[in-house]
Amino acid sequence: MTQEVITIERHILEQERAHPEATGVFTSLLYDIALAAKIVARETRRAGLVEILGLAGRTNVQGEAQMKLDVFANETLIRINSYTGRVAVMASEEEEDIIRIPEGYPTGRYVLVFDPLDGSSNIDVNVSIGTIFGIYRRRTKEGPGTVEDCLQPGRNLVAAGYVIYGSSTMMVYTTGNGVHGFTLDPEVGEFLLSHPNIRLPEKPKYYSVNHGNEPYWTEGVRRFTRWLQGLDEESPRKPLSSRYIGSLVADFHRNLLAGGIFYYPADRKDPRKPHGKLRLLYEAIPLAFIVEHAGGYASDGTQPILDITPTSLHQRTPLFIGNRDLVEQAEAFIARYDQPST
Ligand code: AHM
Ligand code: MG
Repeated sequence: MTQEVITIERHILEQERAHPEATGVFTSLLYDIALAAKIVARETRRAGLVEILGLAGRTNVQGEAQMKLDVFANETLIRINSYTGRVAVMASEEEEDIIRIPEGYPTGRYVLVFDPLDGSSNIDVNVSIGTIFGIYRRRTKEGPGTVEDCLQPGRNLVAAGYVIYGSSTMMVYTTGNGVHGFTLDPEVGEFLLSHPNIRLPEKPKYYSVNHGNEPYWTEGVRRFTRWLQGLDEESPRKPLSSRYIGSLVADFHRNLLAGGIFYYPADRKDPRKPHGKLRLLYEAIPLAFIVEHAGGYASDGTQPILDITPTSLHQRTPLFIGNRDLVEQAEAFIARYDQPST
């Protein structure tokens, strides 16, 4: 039996046809992101060869060292989306301010938020890295897009996705109608549907957290972790295995396919970072949208990530994401041990 080959372009088009009001702009925007992903994938593959590894000599707005590939990925996404007339404004983890459409070019009705290359500290040790993105409709009616267009809760997303640059390059996205994964055929240069309708397996396999931070965890997070390890008397009978890469897209992708929970809780390690490490707008919200459409759940420990309205572009949040029952269990431990009873 021969199997049908479905390219990402055809897939997005078919999804859009389900909406009679659609104009094709959205399809093109997603396809532009896939194009950017292909360019970044090419550069990632060549990273070790052409000496583009190492620091670019400046730090990003979070005060972290920025590697050259981050700059490249950031600029690629901006260049591809600035001149198409599909986007009103963008926001990137690597840019302090919103990214406006250059003067003289039309603004569109979509808002693109992205982390161009997450996990960049892993580049020079050949560990998987990724791009994360979310797409909103603009809120303002006309003119240049604004910060308010970017600061929307995840419930308003029209699409979200990520690209993982691993042993192969994959793009996973959802428009709210199933989560679908595509693998890049490097010879053909196309993303081909390889993982239709991804659902979190009911039986989770892994928990993923940076155990090095344990001394700084709250009591609730510590007890929740013991529960996952089978050390709490109310633990599920079989303890989960631990897996942690330290590259959010890779950790998330593995747990999405195998089942489990990833968490980066608030900790007391750095008083400047009381809300954990991950960014609400570029990391937590898009992945929360994906996980919910795959049957899972994401929380900041007390509330659904998708219900939070960001108040600033680079806001951080604790993140618990994966199988719904595990994330709800984390919330229960936090409510019991970390929140002063009133
Ligand atoms: P980055 O945006 O600077 O690349 O940092 C985010 C990364 C995530 O990919 C990952 O989940 C996390 O940092 C790992 O942090 P840690 O090394 O503290 O465990
Ligand atoms: Mg990041």
